[in-house]
Amino acid sequence: MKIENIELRRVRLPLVSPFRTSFGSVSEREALLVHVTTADSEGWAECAAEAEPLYSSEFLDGCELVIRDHLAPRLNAAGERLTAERVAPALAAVKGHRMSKAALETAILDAQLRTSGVSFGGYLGAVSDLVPAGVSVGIMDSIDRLLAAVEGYLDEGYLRIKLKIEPGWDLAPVRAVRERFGPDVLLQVDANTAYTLADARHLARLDPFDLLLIEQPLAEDDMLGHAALATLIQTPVCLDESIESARDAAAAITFGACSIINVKPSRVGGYLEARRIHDVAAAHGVPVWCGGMLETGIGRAANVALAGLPNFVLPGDTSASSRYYAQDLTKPFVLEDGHLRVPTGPGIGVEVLPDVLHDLTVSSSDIRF
Ligand code: NPQ
Ligand code: MG
Repeated sequence: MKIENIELRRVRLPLVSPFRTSFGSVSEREALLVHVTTADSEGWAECAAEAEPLYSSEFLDGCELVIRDHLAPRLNAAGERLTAERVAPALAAVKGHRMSKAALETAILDAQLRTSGVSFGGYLGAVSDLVPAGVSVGIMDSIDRLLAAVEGYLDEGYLRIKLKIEPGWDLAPVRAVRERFGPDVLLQVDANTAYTLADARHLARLDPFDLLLIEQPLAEDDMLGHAALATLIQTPVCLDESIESARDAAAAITFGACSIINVKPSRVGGYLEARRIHDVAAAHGVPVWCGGMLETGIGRAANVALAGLPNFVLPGDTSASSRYYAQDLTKPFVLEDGHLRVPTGPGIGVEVLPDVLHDLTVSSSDIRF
């Protein structure tokens, strides 16, 4: 396929309520959309980085720069032979910058699949029409507020609750949610690297609450620490930030650093690498689930398709659009009995709403090929 233009568009979506994690609080989602135009098609994707490099080292201004000055020229050099499958090899010389690479590969894959009339789910190998939806619940000012939020999500039908935790907000919120909503609620926690191995005895105090998993308790590069922690606590360890590739996944599993993996296509460089992680984990009998980065409908559509693969056996952070946005960039994803429907149309299977896009755009620029 011959790319004619790559438009980079910064958008700003207000969140329905502030979302606080161990690394910070956000009240709006600033996102970078990648819009690829080819001779006979177009493709959309979003880059999952945040304005500040707090979740990972990538950040929006850096992504725009690396796409413009280092990644797009390499795609241009690939010429008409470029396909979505050839994007990663074409960009391999550039170290890291996986979220930027993922956005380019995904937009090109969308264009390619729209041309051939194949859906993301069909291409990736989804076997489910509906995927179970979980919800990620931020750190709050009080236990009462947390319980009210969790009650609201359970009433909406969410099938799994994930509590964001940090030192000082861990045992008490977990205990309160368990006591209030009972032992049958699927419950897990996410620390976003807020602890060290020295906290192992403290984290073991979560053992009685029968959590599905504890996600990324230690630093992203602390594989050894996670392996040690896994022997000291009963709660299964799940890795998010630590897993940037299928090779990382194989190492972490072999090492005993995790027994569950949160797959985020953006973090690992795209949907093709995400599928390889799914496959590696499946071969080891390790379950995976699909994480989220506060995606708009554009990124959410592709995530939901990925979550339809057979080893995505735990509910993901694939929530309804309304969890984050009063107005999404696409028709909203809505819960159907606690599930989201895998889109079946060509490519990501959703359309960007032009008026909403226009209203929420902060800036845009073109890279002509
Ligand atoms: C996680 N996501 O699993 C991430 C972290 C996260 C749904 O918990 C702006 C952009 C704010 C990306 C907040 C969920 C974010 C973000 C949290 C990602 O670790
Ligand atoms: Mg996480």
